[in-house]
Amino acid sequence: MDFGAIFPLLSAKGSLKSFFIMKTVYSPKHNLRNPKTELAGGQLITPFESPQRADYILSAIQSQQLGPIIAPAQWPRSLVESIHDIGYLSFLDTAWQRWTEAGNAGEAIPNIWQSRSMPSQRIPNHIDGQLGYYSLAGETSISEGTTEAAWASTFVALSAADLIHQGENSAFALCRPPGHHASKNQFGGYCFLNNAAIAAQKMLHDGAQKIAILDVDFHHGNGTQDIFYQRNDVFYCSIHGDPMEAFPYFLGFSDEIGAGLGVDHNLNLPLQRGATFHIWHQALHHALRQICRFSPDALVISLGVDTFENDPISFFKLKSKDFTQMGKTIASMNLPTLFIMEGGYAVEEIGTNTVNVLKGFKNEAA
Ligand code: SP5
Ligand code: ZN
Repeated sequence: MDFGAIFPLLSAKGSLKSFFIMKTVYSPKHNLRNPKTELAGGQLITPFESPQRADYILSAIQSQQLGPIIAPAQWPRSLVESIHDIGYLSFLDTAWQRWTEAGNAGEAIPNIWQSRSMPSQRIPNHIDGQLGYYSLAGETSISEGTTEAAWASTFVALSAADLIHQGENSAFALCRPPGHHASKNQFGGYCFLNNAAIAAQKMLHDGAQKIAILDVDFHHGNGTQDIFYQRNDVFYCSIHGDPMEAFPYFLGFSDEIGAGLGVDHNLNLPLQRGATFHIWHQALHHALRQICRFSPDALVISLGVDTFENDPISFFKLKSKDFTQMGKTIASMNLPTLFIMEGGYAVEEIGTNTVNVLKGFKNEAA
């Protein structure tokens, strides 16, 4: 019996699943990242980047029936070493233990950095000096379990990338902690390992020639930009709050176009305070036109939903329904698409906003 004659959708190339279902990769090990402190406003506050963020996203995926939720596999350290310095990775391995052994009572927060007036080439031995050397911002505490959670988050991204490799049209990596601020040798902005960069590198390793990374988080993904700035096999494009006014302040300007081989392979679209979806969506169209010219084999979306109007640390004005349109417009690219979770701190709405993007995408994807 040729079921394809009766149920053409079931036997069509790509099969029914890739039309209506998106798989999510998730690990409960994100809970190991549960710091008590974030340095903000001169106080140690409960961090914005909290475990309940992932809980809300997971329950929205379940209640809205996005598709199956699967556990990540383990992946070789060499994949991560293709993006991050081994010195930085061993710092992450031992930072918490060394911090506590030094007699500190609280969580590990950097408080000294190499600055313009101290151009040392050395890496300090002391944990206090190394915290400064290996960080780019001071809000993010390292707590017990942070490194294990960061690795689990990266395994989530790698397993979702592998779903695309196996022929899925799209996949969602429910990563936590996020990654796009992490550079090859620095943590900060709630990020430790750059999940999007590592996943993109895996896709190249698996045979893709060119990958585009579209970063829709409110904040510029300084880590991702820096990692690929001199390369022409990855096009990095970001829509974000103007760094003159928003974290990370020191990268993300429109005149950063790439260097060396990477010239014209970096596109920054900073927007002003109060940007509505109308403005934001125009920037998205511009970004997608440039990505189209690059003609990538696949798309990696650094998916932050901190562009939401009620986000506590951001200043764009997107509404929940706008995230559905965002997903639809991204689907119009007709590319294999890997969604990697980044930021979003309005925890009550983070699940709805995230799943709106994914449903907007999959209901539109052909
Ligand atoms: C992944 C991601 O979205 N990281 C964002 C890191 C932002 N870090 C700086 C947060 C500054 C919070 N300031 C509090 C303002 C309260 N009105
Ligand atoms: Zn963000």
